[in-house]
Amino acid sequence: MLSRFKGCLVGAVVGDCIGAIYEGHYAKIQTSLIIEKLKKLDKARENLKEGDEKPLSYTDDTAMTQSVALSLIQKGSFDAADMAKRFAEKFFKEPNRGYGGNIYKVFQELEDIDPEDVFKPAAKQFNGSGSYGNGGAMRISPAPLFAFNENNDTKLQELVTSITRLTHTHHLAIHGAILVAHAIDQSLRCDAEVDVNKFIDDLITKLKPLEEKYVASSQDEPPTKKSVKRSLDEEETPYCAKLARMKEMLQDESLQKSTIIHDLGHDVAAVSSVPAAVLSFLIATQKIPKLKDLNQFEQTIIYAISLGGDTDTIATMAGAMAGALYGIESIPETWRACCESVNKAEKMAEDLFNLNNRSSSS
Ligand code: R7I
Ligand code: MG
Ligand code: MG
Ligand code: MG
Repeated sequence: MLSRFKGCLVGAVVGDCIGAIYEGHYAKIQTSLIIEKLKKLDKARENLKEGDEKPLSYTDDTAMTQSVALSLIQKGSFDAADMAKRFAEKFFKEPNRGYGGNIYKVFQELEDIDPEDVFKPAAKQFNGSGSYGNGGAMRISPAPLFAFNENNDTKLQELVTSITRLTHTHHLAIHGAILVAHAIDQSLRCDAEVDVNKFIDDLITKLKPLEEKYVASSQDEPPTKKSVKRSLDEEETPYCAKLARMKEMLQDESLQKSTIIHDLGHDVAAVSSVPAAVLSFLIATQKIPKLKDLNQFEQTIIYAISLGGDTDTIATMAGAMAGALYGIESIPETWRACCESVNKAEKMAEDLFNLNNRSSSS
């Protein structure tokens, strides 16, 4: 299990660092081009000396993940004011890590806020609707590790909701983060042979009550029924609709990337990037013929990036799921050597692992 914890956090880092090379290429990217590019890392690694800057830098996805992990580790429980402070401090130290376009407003307000008010700035975003960006989902990997031994879906959802609401209060941002957390949690508990239909059904079972509860409580007009086929984004329960669509996609031998991009999305909205990450992870469990010379962790990352769009974030989320399944050994040495802060991620995974063992033996 320690190898899976490490695989999860290191998988997230390498997904972010490698995905960042392509962030914002809004067309699908040929996998052969990505593989060629990654081969050049071998050369870079040979020339790497101790203390050298790593060839690939991490982005906001990893910066915020580190804050989530360190706060949970050092506080031993969720401490809203501590985590918020870490987010803001890290941002002001290195604002050029590719943060989302509006999140700086939250950090600005968090800088000198009363600890009791730490959830308020996020709730003001976008005229009070809150951000639906994927910034909550992209950083959530430490949460399922922290809560692993408790093995309680409701508690995991509460933890994820609290962590997400520090910056993102829109229900789609929160549900997206919960979906990533459950996918990681299920991966940690899965055998190597994943039953993809069961994996998806389990996710739907967990997400459905949340999406339905939101629909019931929402004052919004229900989406208007159009005569043309509606986009899955307009479904009342969009995550469940996309999960159901994924089951069809995984059966489709002639599945096109353009169909995935059209039906699931690949941009900075949580609802149009989390599903692409889950699908990339699940496709690689079945092995991708074109990538058959690579291991399944590598296949996951390369497939996720090949969808284009928000590549660092889709790859970091898919990488966390894949690392949680295949373990740290599946992550190529070269990738680990070339990506910034892999050692930190490994150490945090170890600390989270030890926290679990301490609380279960007490
Ligand atoms: O969600 P967030 O942290 O951004 C994360 C993304 C990842 O791809 C990172 O790798 C990084 O590149 O950015 O940051 P936010 O600024 O909260 O949300 C991201 C973007 O989503 C915003 O800048 C908006 O363009 C869009 N967005 C919205 N647009 C209209 N109305 C989010 N919420 C809304 C909304 O309610
Ligand atoms: Mg980023
Ligand atoms: Mg960006
Ligand atoms: Mg991104």
